[in-house]
Amino acid sequence: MLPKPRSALFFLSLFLLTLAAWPMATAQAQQTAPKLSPEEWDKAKHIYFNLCTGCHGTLRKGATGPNLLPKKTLELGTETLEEIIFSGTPAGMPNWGEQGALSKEETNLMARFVQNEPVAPPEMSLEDMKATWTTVVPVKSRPTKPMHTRNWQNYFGVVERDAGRIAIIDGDTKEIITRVPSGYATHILRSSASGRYFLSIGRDGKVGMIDLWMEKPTLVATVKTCAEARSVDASKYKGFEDKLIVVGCYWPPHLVVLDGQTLEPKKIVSTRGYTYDTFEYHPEPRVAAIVSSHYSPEWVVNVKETGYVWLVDYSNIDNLKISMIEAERFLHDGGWDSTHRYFMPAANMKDTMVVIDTKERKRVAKFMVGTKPHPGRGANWVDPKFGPVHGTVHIGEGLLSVWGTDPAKHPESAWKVVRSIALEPGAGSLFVKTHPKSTNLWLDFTLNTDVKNYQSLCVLDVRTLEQKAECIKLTEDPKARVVHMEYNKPGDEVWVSVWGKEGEVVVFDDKTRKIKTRIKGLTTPTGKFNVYNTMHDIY
Ligand code: DHE
Repeated sequence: MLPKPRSALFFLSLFLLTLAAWPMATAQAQQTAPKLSPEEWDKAKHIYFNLCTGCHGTLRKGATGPNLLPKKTLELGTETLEEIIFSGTPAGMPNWGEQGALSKEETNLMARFVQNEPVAPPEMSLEDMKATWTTVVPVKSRPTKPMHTRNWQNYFGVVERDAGRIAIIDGDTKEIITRVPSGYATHILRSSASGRYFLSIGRDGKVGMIDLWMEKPTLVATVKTCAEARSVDASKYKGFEDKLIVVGCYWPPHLVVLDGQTLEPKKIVSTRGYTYDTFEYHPEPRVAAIVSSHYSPEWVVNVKETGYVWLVDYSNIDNLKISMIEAERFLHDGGWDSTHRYFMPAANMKDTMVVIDTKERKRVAKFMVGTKPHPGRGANWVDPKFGPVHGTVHIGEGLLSVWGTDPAKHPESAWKVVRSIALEPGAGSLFVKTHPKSTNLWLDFTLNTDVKNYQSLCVLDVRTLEQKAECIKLTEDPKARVVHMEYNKPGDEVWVSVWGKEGEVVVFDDKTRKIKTRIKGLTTPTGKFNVYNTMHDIY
């Protein structure tokens, strides 16, 4: 069973608060874990992987959501847990039952499951990965130049999440050129340094390599590097273009280095270790966002639970060097400033942004923003008063936080929140986007609880941020949510997904803010990635 569009990350942390609000439950504490048959156990594990693990962790130790260990869940008991799972909590736990993702029986099953001790899924060796490695088109059979006349750098890869495939769309003609199978619940795409390959990563840890130079974009290699993953990137530094790929896994908690042409697995590095602040051992530090440094042959890697940003030097992987920068716990997503020198990850459960200087290779700042920042890759623009700035929206409140990013010319505003703009639709934003050629700042409200807000896309002018956002409703489908924006290569169109079973990508003229076209027939479209902008980190 596939999950419905859901607030994932968002739905998480409050569970903990909610637990605190159930004192009666302790009185009827149930001290022995309810039994599950082998069939029930398999089914529950499957549901947990689909709906729960992203927020609560595979070992249920908690991250964006609270821990779900028997010490707590046994005290709550089956009935209380069922209520929480079925109806959700105001703090963000999704109402899985009410929204139809779980039946009453499944809700009861999950309430019983989480009272049992968590079981660690198997580890994965290089040998295991190699057994899954498939070369569909060998390097020698691939073209050495584009085999078509299309403007391939303006292609978009659109994740059709629940269909397990990527639609490759021509950004000039808006034609769906082809659809490439990409594995279960594909999460994101990144471009290789040359841009000719799209790299996909699925929640199931499956990596796909799509060659855009072939007459029709074609899957040329695949490999499974983990049971669960969210991130992938390529080596982009001069001299290392298209040489190596890195995959960030949730389970097993490790990163994997692959050959940049064939996807052959080369190296596994475990992220298990001690938290940066209290030095407690953590068995499941998951790899969140990864970017590729523009200043050295390094990947910049968010290690979520231990709170480190790793700089992984890929210039000699037989003698791998890793620098561990103390950042903040529960690092999630993040992006570059406009100069591509500073990487700014969000520690969403700590309401904190961290700034890593990839030239000096150290942390230069850490500051609080609003509740649960979720920038995606964030947005860069020039503020009329504060100069170059970057901004994030939040899951936990309706707020745009803006801070300066130019310590050389605007030291007084660098790494300080210079504007906090209240967003009227309220909480639940996942992404914010602009383009160097635009003065528009587009915002989604994907996880907002009001149907008209999650069905709408909103836009502000960066020159007059205090003015009310213009919001445009894009769908009548109560189950569809508007999510994730991306510009085309010229920077004059913005593309956004209507994430529903009968989904579509809506293309706006950036200047007029009017809809230009709707690309229909897409199944649960989520992220979309323009080749040129993804190659060059333009946002
Ligand atoms: Fe994502 C980025 C993890 C839920 C769509 N998501 C990311 C990144 C991470 C992450 C670590 C950064 C990758 C990078 O930059 O290298 N996402 C997670 C989760 O753990 C979480 C909260 C829960 C889960 O179980 O997966 C989660 N994400 C979602 C969704 O529910 C979304 C909306 C739809 C889906 O795919 O399930 C979603 N996440 C996205 C998108 C990006 C992303 C579109 C890329 C944004 C970009 O512009 O780069």
